[in-house]
Amino acid sequence: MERRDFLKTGFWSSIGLYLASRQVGCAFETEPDGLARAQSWHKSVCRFCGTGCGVVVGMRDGKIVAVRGDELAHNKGMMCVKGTMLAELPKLEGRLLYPMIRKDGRLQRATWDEAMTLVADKFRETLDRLGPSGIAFYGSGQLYTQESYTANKLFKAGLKSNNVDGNPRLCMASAAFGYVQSFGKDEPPGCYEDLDHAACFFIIGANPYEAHPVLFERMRLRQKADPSVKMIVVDPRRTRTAEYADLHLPVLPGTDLMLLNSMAHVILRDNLADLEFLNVHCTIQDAAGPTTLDKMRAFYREYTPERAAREMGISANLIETAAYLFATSPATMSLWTMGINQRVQGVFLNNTIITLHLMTGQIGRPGATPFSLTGQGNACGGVRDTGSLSHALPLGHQVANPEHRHTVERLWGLPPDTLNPEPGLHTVDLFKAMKDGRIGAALIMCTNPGQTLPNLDVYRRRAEGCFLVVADAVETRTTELADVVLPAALWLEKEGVYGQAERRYQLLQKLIDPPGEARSDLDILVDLAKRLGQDSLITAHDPEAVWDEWRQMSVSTKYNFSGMTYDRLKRERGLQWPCPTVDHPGTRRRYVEGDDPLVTPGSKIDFYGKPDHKAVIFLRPYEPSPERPSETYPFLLTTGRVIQQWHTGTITNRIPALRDVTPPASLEINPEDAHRLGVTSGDAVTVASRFGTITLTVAVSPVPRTGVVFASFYDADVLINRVVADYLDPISKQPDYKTTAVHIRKA
Ligand SMILES: Nc1nc2c(c(=O)[nH]1)N[C@H]1C(S)=C(S)[C@@H](COP(=O)(O)OP(=O)(O)OC[C@H]3O[C@@H](n4cnc5c(=O)[nH]c(N)nc54)[C@H](O)[C@@H]3O)O[C@H]1N2
Ligand SMILES: Nc1nc2c(c(=O)[nH]1)N[C@H]1C(S)=C(S)[C@@H](COP(=O)(O)OP(=O)(O)OC[C@H]3O[C@@H](n4cnc5c(=O)[nH]c(N)nc54)[C@H](O)[C@@H]3O)O[C@H]1N2
Ligand code: SF4
Ligand SMILES: [Mo]
Repeated sequence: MERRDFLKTGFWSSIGLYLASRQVGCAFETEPDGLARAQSWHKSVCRFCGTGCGVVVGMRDGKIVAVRGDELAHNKGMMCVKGTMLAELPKLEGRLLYPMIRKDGRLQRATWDEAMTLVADKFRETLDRLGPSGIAFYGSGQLYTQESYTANKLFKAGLKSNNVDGNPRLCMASAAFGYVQSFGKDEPPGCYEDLDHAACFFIIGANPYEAHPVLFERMRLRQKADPSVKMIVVDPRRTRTAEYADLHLPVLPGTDLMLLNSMAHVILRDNLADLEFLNVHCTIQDAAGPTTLDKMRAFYREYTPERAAREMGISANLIETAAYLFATSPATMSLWTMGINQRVQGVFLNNTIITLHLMTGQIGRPGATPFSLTGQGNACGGVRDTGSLSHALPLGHQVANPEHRHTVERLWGLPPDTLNPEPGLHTVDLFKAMKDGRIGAALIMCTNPGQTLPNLDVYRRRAEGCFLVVADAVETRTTELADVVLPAALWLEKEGVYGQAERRYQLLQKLIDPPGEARSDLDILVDLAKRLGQDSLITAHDPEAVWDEWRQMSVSTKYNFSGMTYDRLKRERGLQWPCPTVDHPGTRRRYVEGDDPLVTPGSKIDFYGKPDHKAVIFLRPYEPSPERPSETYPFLLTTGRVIQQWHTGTITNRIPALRDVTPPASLEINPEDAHRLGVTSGDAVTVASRFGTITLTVAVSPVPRTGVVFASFYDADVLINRVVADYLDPISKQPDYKTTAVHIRKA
């Protein structure tokens, strides 16, 4: 059967979308007989989600003819439906082929020299007029590490502007702050292999069936191998993930901290905590600072299951059962994503999931770990590790910390006190500043904020004279706002490193040329650096040279990956840091003796990110979400993903086979609610919040619980984010895309 026909059968969705699993066969041809005709095979990585699946690419006569899952990579040959479409990327419809400059209101073809001269002139003029705080770079967890690293260095070290942020702010910021607060260091301590050992999966605010399908398949294989393995899913929707759960907690959006604190209540009340682990490896802190075990008991005493259940709209025994399973299982692995991070209490939620693991000693053993799933392929390696956010500097350093600045100045070979001490603007403030005219020139690369920012009606606006440059592979809701559009090379049309959730760095080598005049983002940045007189700073011009500079920088830090030479990355299926020497195998479990080379010998578990080598149990009080159902806005809108599409669909919705099988972007609404509103599938409804209004089609579905409606944000013609609230977590500054109160009327 042809792949396209196979997709249309819908069979793939009933088998867990394992179109590409080992059982079903995982090879895809882009030409008849591509598999058989391929002359050479090259290992690479999927460009989509943070799972970072290894793939093997078949080439013939300089063209990609087939892609299959890599049996030797961590995904063991599996791919999801998006991965199987990778071979379509070189044929993508509507690629941008040459630079464009806006003249008389219209984007018109220009040469690279004209475009880049204009860009450099505008950045120079803005620097003269507004100083370094008037320019900005807005990047992406989909850029290669070399690209994010170079942009960050150019802007922060060269142009002295800390206005470097990117879409990981919308995605991972709460997780990153959570890890730093609790362990002193960012990035998950565990690894994917833990999925093969866990006896209890605690999945909260994540829908891995659709968003991390290959990892979810691994959980299912674990369940099949051992039927005693339990799966708990906390999600206001009965998602496809929840269908496989032993226990589904359909909480009201925004109430999870109540749940977690109440689970801690049960664990302490019934003596399920591992107090020995806690005493040896942890300290306890509340808002006022270090505190005692007694204070901790008193804090959680307030969170009775009965009280929590009322707030969350579920029954109290679900909370009791979840707490028992979590604490008493031989190995519990928590997995979470945007239902936790995109929340006003996102950092507190991250702290508290970690707290549950610390309190019960469910950490540092195979299968026992708190593991935040990463969204984009290179949010971890490219953005978090390189410090390409406005408050951060490379390798876990912070702009606001003078010692950290001095360290980074030394590592970059800058004179002391040359880095700008003022943290830059985080994403939402950055776009606010573009609207107010405080930003005069900005470069946006590899992201589509014109569709993905919250409260879009506000942040799509720009002040007169705010000059916007956008590098993308195709036309988008952001390129339509730009003054200059630069055509970017995609995936294997360029080379670079991706770093995913288990601290694994993997190389993607260039295999084909970009179409037309498209260039890699690295080439664009190097060109800009030259034109802005920064060539003595940006001396590494190709991916390997940048990698070597970056690798050398890590030697003296707790990220040490200096053993990951380019040569090794070419040969091996990625490596996990810390990896301090060229013969080190990489680290699966961090902070664990025998695995992690940075652990103090004899300590078994060593939370070395903190000066006292102890992780912190934070006591975090629950506060209700600012958006609650009311008489005027009786429903809670939550937003998220569908398996067939990648974010704004700029790539996946241009692939006919995927477009054909994606349901139209619609408002999912529970049958009971639909009945009350007098609407049925296919009806147009107007959804209004305090922020905006949009009209879209209804899909009646048992998936969302009553009172909750859901929409995906992939469709460029249905800009759901015009309705979505822009409340931020006060610590991580990550927006809460998951809870907006709305009212719904038949249109
Ligand atoms: N197919 C596909 N996969 C992707 C992506 C994609 O665009 N398409 N994007 C990638 C990226 S960048 C990311 S960040 C990840 C995101 O991965 P996920 O976070 O798993 O995906 P989402 O659909 O955003 O949200 C997950 C779930 O959170 C639930 N939720 C909403 N509010 C709450 C709440 O208050 N509490 C709880 N407990 N749950 C809540 C939603 O109902 C939803 O099912 O996916 C990655 N993978
Ligand atoms: N309502 C709602 N909104 C959300 C979310 C949500 O859950 N709900 N989630 C948020 C999250 S977690 C995320 S991560 C963001 C994602 O938001 P975005 O990053 O804005 O979405 P993408 O569609 O991934 O945009 C990537 C762009 O880069 C282009 N591109 C691809 N490869 C390259 C390349 O190599 N170089 C260049 N220059 N361009 C390239 C693509 O064509 C595409 O236009 O959305 C956020 N917005
Ligand atoms: S699970 Fe993620 S990385 Fe793996 S094939 Fe699918 S989209 Fe690509
Ligand atoms: Mo994301």
